Amino acid sequence: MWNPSIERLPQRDLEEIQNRKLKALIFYAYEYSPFYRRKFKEIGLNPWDFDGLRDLDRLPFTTKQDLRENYPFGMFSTPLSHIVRFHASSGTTGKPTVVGYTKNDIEVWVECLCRGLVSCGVNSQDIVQISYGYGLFTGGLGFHYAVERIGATVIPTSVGNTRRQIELMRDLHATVICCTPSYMLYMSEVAREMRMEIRETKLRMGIFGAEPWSEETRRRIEDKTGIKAYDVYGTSELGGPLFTECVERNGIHIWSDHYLIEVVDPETGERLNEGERGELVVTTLSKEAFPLIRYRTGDVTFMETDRCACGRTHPRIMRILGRTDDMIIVRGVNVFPSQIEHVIMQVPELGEHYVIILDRKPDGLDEMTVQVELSEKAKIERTTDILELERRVEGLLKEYLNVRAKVEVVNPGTLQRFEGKAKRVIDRRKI
Ligand code: DLL
Repeated sequence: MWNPSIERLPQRDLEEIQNRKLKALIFYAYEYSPFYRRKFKEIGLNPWDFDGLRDLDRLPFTTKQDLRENYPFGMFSTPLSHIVRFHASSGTTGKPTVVGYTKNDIEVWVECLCRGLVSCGVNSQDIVQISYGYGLFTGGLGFHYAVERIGATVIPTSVGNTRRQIELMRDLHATVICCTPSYMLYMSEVAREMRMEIRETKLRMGIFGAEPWSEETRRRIEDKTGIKAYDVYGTSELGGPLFTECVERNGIHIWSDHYLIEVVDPETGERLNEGERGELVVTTLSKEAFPLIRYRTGDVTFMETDRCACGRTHPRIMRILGRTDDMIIVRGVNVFPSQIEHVIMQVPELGEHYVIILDRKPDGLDEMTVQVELSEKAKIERTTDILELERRVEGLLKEYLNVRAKVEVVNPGTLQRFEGKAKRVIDRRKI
């Protein structure tokens, strides 16, 4: 373990730390954040009366909208002179959200990711290729600092120039790769075009995240490349890539001495029980520049707190299904793209690349079309066989998810590839 005394700390002691830090955070936010002071005043919350974890429900939520409205510096709690770095989220609509870090914030970020990397088996002997984007996106630099801290070697390739990435992976003997799962799939295709197989390189594991992916995709990546695939989660508002699975691969450990998590009903905001699926809400317990109180991540998951077989006591969140705002509602059925992915990837004749297109028909009804590539290996040429395959996949989607979707199987290599976060849904209903 990277920090065994903390990673194995009994849950009661962790709660005590959380309680103490939460009380301190409320004073800190009241004193230094004009935004939170205003919010607390609005609801009549006096830091002196705040009783830590027991009073958690009294605290207001913070939303992405709050961050946008307070762009660029309205959420900061330290003078700009204390900020050592900015990052910005990729924000699909409107203004980006800008986040800042003090020296200590970067330290906490590095500490969290080091714990995660070591928990899934990265060590100082590893050569780690970082194929997350460097720059305003937190992926590249986030991993960079943590990998160096562990004492492993970094190959800072960032995204793009895929052929060169693969040559470097081979020539510099990379043992670990960090990138989005969709980029890993693309890399394995490009490697084949180069008459190379990833499994012939020294690569042994990959740490994939920044976008939703399914268990089936994990299996596909592992089958195609011969490496072990681990999940990593984080958001720029909370820090960047922060939390990973451990070798047990039974959820992502959230380092609860620095982050307090809850799962709430996205509609009512009510706290849900362990094991119940809802929106992940996070309170930062150590951040200085940009503390967040009950931040609604928009990510849908559920939580487990029982002790993990790895010996770590910190709670785990299970694979993120998607974002509340990415949830597709077609004819009254709610479905996440990752659930569609899970179903189509169980069909051996299909490849890994897919896109979901939403249309509104003239009669006002919504229609969902799933375009998915045929697998390179599938030996189907007859149109009737393709049609039969399409009907079969439509049947599976109906059976597992209760969604009615039109399935169109297209030739391998025809759908768009992604180097960073994949865009899986094209919503033409609003056009
Ligand atoms: O994506 C930070 C990151 C970098 C995480 C590298 C992992 C690896 P943002 O650009 O702010 O930050 O996007 C955060 O991406 O709210 C989720 O919706 C999604 N996301 C991140 N990791 C996962 C994951 C980075 N493992 C948003 N599974 C989050 C599913 C993920 N979704």
